[in-house]
Amino acid sequence: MSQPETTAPDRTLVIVKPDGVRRGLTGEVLRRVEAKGYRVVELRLLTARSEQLAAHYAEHEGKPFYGPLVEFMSSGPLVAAVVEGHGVVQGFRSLAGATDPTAAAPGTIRGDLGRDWGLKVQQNIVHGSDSAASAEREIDIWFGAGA
Ligand code: D4T
Repeated sequence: MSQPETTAPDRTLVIVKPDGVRRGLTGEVLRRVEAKGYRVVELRLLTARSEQLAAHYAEHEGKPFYGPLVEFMSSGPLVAAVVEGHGVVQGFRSLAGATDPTAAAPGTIRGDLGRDWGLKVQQNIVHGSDSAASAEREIDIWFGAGA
């Protein structure tokens, strides 16, 4: 009898933000993703267009850090990746650590590699989708037909 088929893997959208690319941390982030056992299935180095950032960060529009966030995310190239694996949405959030790099636990990307630079927006090296629905929406923004 053949083995039962496993369920399809999950997908998430990972971004190495402009601070991570500027600091030469792209390889280190992708190394941690791969070392965990996840698979990078799409990868792009690009400079974000304002429409992409408006769509990606729509939930934060109107918040005090929104303007600085969009400016920061446009400040240089970023690396966008689609990463695949069972449980990858939550799993990458665990690898990334807390949003505030000062509070992020050692062992996480933000805890090991990030810090507070005293700016109006946290420069916290990576983004990871927060749910399967967000992942599909965000993958479309960065890899879809209009990207
Ligand atoms: P992203 O979306 O970039 O992966 O980060 P998080 O999921 O961890 O955090 P978020 O969406 O709540 O925030 C987006 C982005 O804004 C910065 N930020 C956030 C900030 O500078 N000050 C704040 O108070 C918050 C909430 C950090 C990440």
